[in-house]
Amino acid sequence: MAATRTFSIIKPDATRRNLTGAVTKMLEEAGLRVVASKRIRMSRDQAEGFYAVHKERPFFNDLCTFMTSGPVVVQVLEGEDAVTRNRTVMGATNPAQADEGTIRKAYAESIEANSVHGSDSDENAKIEIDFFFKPEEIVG
Ligand code: IDP
Ligand code: MG
Repeated sequence: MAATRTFSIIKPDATRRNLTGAVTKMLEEAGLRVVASKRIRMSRDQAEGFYAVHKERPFFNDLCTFMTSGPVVVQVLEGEDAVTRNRTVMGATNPAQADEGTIRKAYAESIEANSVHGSDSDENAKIEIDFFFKPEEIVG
């Protein structure tokens, strides 16, 4: 099967605790390869645009405040069945429900400050990659 791509964010709770390397190591050990990466401070506009699908949810405003509260690391990950592979190693949204061996079980602080984002479909992966990266920034 051919390699596919997904989009990942190491969230502010993880960068604050200096876990960029630890999280990336778990992604790599899960069979994903970082083919693009940059550390940025998201603007409010970027956070609201990125999470537009959640804009009617009660947690939307707090989520955008959290995502702009510190640096994040946005990454493109490549691997076999990358979207599913990443979702599996991330673990459940709520860390109380995350399986052993997942990033959120190991590191998430709460359902909001849950250390990582990962695309939920190939279609959204493409949209999310295009939101943060130019084609020439991705080197596979
Ligand atoms: P996902 O990140 O596992 O795909 P989504 O449902 O897409 O989960 O939610 C996006 C993000 O919004 C979550 O990762 C988390 O940071 C935040 N979030 C989701 N549900 C809640 C909630 O019930 N309370 C607070 N924040 C939430
Ligand atoms: Mg999601």
